[in-house]
Amino acid sequence: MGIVTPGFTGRGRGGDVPLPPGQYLGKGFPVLSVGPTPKVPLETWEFTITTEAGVKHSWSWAELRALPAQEPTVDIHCVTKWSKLGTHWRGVSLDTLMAGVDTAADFVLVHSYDGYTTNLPLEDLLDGQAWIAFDHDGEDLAPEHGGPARLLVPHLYFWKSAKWVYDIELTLENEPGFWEAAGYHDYGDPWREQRYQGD
Ligand SMILES: Nc1nc2c(c(=O)[nH]1)N[C@H]1C(S)=C(S)[C@@H](COP(=O)(O)O)O[C@H]1N2
Ligand SMILES: [Mo]
Repeated sequence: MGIVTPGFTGRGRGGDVPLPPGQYLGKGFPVLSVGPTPKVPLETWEFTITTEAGVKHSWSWAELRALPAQEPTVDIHCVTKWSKLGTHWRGVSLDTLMAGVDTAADFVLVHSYDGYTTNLPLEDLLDGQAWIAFDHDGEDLAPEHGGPARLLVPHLYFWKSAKWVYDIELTLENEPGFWEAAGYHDYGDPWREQRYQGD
C-alpha cells in the first residue's frame, strides 16, 4: 500500500522538496542508537501488547510473519534534522495487531530489547499510521536499524520509531519515555517542529 506524502506540493522535487521546517535531505541511512545493538534470536524473539489490566497478547516471530503485511512507502524525519523521502518498508499494521485487544488506554509506552522506551498517544498507532516493520527496501531489516523488527511511526520524529521493539504497554496515564524524559518533546510532530519540551 502507498501513503500519500504529506505536504507534497506537486511542483516536483527539483529544489522544491516538501520537508518539515528545519530538516534537510540526508544521504544514506544514518544509524542512531543510544547503546549497542541487542542480539535477539528469532527462536526466542517475541512481541507483546500488554493492556492496562495486565492482559498480555504475544506473537512469536512465526506468528507475526503469518499475519497479513503491508508495504508502506513513507517519509521519515529525524530530530537531528535529516529526512529521507519515500522509504520502503514491509510490516504488520498496528491496526491488525490491536484488533483483538480490549483496552480503555489513551497512551502507550513502547519498550525495546535494548531497554529503550518511547511514549505516544494510542491513536497515533492506529488508522494506518504505524507498523511493526521487519523489511526495509526489500531486505530483512538490518540489526543496526532495529532488526528483526521495529516500530515505524513515520508521521512523528523518528525517535518514536522504536528499534528492536519488544512490548507495547497500554497506559491510562501518559508516561515519558527515554528521550521524552530527557527534554525532548512529548509528541514530536515534525511539521510543527516539536523537537524539545516547550516547542
Ligand atoms: N530501541 C531503540 N530505538 C530507537 C533508538 C534507540 O537508541 N534504541 N534511537 C531512536 C532515534 S533517536 C532515532 S533517530 C531512530 C534512528 O533509527 P535508525 O538508526 O534506523 O536511523 O531510532 C530511534 N529508535
Ligand atoms: Mo533521533
